Amino acid sequence: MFASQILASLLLAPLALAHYTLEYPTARGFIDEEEVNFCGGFAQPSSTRTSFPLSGNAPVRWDSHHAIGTVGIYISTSTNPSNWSDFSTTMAKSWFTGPNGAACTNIDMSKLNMNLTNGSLVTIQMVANGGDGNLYQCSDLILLSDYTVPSNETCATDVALAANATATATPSLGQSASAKASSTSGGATSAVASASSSAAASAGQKVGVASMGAWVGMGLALVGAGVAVL
Ligand SMILES: *[C@@H]1O[C@H](CO)[C@@H](O)[C@H](O)[C@H]1NC(C)=O
Ligand SMILES: *[C@@H]1O[C@H](CO)[C@@H](O)[C@H](O)[C@H]1NC(C)=O
Ligand SMILES: *[C@@H]1O[C@H](CO)[C@@H](O)[C@H](O)[C@H]1NC(C)=O
Ligand SMILES: *[C@@H]1O[C@H](CO)[C@@H](O)[C@H](O)[C@H]1NC(C)=O
Ligand SMILES: *[C@@H]1O[C@H](CO)[C@@H](O)[C@H](O)[C@H]1NC(C)=O
Ligand SMILES: [Cu+2]
Repeated sequence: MFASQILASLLLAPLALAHYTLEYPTARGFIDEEEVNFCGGFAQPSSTRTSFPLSGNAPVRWDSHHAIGTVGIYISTSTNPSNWSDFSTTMAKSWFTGPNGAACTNIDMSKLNMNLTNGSLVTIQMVANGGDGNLYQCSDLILLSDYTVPSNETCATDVALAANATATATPSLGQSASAKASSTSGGATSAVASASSSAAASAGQKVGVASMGAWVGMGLALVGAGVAVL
């Protein structure tokens, strides 16, 4: 039993590996198991803000390790947002369904009707839910009227505009992820319980949940095989 629990922990650990990374603009940081928390667990703004165009389409690029997921991007004009009330109800990018793997979408800050001006300091917070709860990443920006993004950072294929990008469910903020499923303190049983409570909490994300279930199921199958060998 003890051996099978260790084995379960080892096999389930990959569930938590790199839910998604925000690649551009530069994220505050990435710690896999902290991604379930506000700003991915990074409470302080980056010491160096990333320049970002005040107007015109500019890219946000990420890499998701989930089959598909619901994605949205919030924006705060606070220089040190510390909770959701510091974020505007106007989203920088409304909820959409994003694909697995590398993806990008464009934001035109000047079209948000937030009175943003040259030199405005803002923070964007990306929320992605690929079936194991909300995962957060923040990036601290300075908006500049005369800034052009690096030439290799264009987003020609904006996944939010894809025909299959309609969000069928919008995650509620503050929902805790079941990344706990990977917690080494739990065995296979608690991982399953955690995954299914996440399923209940995030109604509508059936595909993500199904794939999560498949992973857990595969882990259990491997655990079974491992136990048989032991
Ligand atoms: C949110 O943070 C602000 C400071 O940024 C603070 O004034 C406010 O009390 C906080 N609200 C909650 C609900 O924690
Ligand atoms: C939308 O369709 C494209 C092309 O088939 C696919 O690559 C992508 O993963 C799909 N996105 C979603 C969110 O299902
Ligand atoms: C933008 O500025 C106008 C005029 O000062 C003001 O009425 C409006 O409330 C501001 N909007 C926001 C989102 O701050
Ligand atoms: C915009 O703000 C930046 C930084 O404060 C400044 O260097 C630049 O000259 C400003 N550009 C315009 C067009 O005002
Ligand atoms: C663009 O170039 C920078 C610097 O070399 C690199 O870090 C980044 O990953 C590149 N972006 C893309 C989309 O390839
Ligand atoms: Cu994940």
